[in-house]
Amino acid sequence: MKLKLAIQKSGRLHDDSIRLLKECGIDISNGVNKLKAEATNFPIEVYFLRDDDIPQYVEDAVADIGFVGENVVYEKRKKVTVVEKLGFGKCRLSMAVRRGEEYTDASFLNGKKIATSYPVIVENFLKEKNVIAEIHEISGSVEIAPGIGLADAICDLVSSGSTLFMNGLKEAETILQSQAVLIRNNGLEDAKTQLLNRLLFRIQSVKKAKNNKYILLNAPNDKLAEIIALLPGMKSPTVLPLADPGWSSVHSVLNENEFWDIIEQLKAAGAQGILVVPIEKMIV
Ligand code: PRT
Ligand code: ZN
Repeated sequence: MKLKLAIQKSGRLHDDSIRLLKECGIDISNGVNKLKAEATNFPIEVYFLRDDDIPQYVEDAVADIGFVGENVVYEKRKKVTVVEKLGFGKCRLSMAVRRGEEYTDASFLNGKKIATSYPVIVENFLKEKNVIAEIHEISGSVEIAPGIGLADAICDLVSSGSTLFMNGLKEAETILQSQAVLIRNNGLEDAKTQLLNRLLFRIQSVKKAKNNKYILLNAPNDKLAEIIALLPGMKSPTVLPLADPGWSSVHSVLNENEFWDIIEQLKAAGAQGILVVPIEKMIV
């Protein structure tokens, strides 16, 4: 029994999808150019597909699970379940208008033409905002539509914003925050659900490790209590005596978000020789 996973054949999500599998200890290095590849060390079979087709294949159980952008999942409206955010492929789907235009809210779009590759999401957005506008579906190069007079506004994916900028447009309103997610077929049999849970356990361990750093520091013993109080850690920090009798070595785990704040406080409290190292996997 093998779990069938669909990932993007080529494009923005391909490399990160392969990397995540690798970080989960799943090696599919051979055959990436084929339609299908098998992992040697996990019961999984990987299908390489266009991202737009992945929700349909998962709904139809041609694939059991898939890695795909949330934007595609919401646009395609297939009967699949989003199980886990994967932490890559981050972008947002936004309304954009010509730079000189004044967009205060969605009512700006009343009576206007909007070019997009996401007609379903845009239609829902307009309905929610009670706006009547014309949607022009185009499949690529949406950002040139206002410049050639095809539309007054566009709704497209944005990451750095440079594509909008280069086309004389500005981001007016974000409709959806998106990232790659793991989706599953709704009728997965028990044995496959168990395989999925094993994969999920690995993915979650990799994600947790990425958000955390391992920290080692030297502390004078008279400051130890103060320094330990600053460290959250997984349970409590490890404290080891140093050869120098007045000092100890303290080891702990810090979350990326609070990292710099805590480092500053540790230094102020007398910590020295602070080392910060990446964590590869984190099992809690
Ligand atoms: O061939 P296939 O159909 O599989 O690929 P595709 O061409 O449809 O998709 P691809 O590879 O471009 O994108 C795959 C997924 O990556 C998308 O569905 C999103 O979930 C995610 N993603 C993340 C992005 C971006 N960031 C992104 N910036 N997808 C597209 N873009 C485009 C955007 O459309 C615009 O043209 O990049 C441009 C904007 O980028 P900035 O940095 O200039 O703002
Ligand atoms: Zn696509």
